[in-house]
Amino acid sequence: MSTTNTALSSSSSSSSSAPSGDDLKPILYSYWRSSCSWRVRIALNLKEIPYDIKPISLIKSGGEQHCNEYREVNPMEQVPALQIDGHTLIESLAIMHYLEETRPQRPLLPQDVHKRAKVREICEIICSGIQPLQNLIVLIHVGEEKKKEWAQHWITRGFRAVEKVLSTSAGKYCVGDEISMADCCLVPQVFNARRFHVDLRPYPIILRIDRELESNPAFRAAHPSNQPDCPPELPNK
Ligand SMILES: N[C@@H](CCC(=O)N[C@@H](CS)C(=O)NCC(=O)O)C(=O)O
Repeated sequence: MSTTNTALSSSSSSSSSAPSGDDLKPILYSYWRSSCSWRVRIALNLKEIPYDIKPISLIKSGGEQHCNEYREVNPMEQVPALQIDGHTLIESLAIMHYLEETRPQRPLLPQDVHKRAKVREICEIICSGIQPLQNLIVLIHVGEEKKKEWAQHWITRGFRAVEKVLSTSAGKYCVGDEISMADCCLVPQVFNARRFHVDLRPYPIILRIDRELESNPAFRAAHPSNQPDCPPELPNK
């Protein structure tokens, strides 16, 4: 069953060349706490693209991502996946680039080539150098006893690099004063870092940018606590 994302739908844009209408609305396979789904939710919200959410529980019955039906959608058995324009897309970065190329309103990449490279650099550190190492399937393999220390190690190592890059690239946001894909990747990763009780004090720029984006409506609407599949009983929502 899919659930309409209503958080931003009242502000949906009609200036896009994107297909519109309920029947053509993109469907995002998402899990409330998944940082990779969250990246795409932010990008969709920033670009004011209305979409429906199809929740995939990563924990129910051993993980719905592993069931045969979902494996047809995403052979990597991960979220997110996005059905859009008659295609099924997987991989959050590839999805964000598709959105950027097909819906250029509210760009998520700067015009300047050097700044674009910086955005991609930060995205890669997070998407290749941090998140995959603390992903659920890896933590299950590492084991309950060691998983917190393991996650802390890789997030700390990656955040050291991100903070260093930000020291020359950041303005109000990760790269200059415009929100970019790098910010879409950073904010969910900070949430993960807090989940694993990483000491974030050595990363003042990361913390400042995270605070700056906290109240942005597109980021707020994409937050795990505002997802239809977020458990109601969750503390610290
Ligand atoms: N490179 C992929 C990674 C996707 C990914 O790792 N998704 C996680 C949630 S953030 C997942 O589905 N994990 C399921 C598992 O580990 O079994 C992307 O960026 O979309």
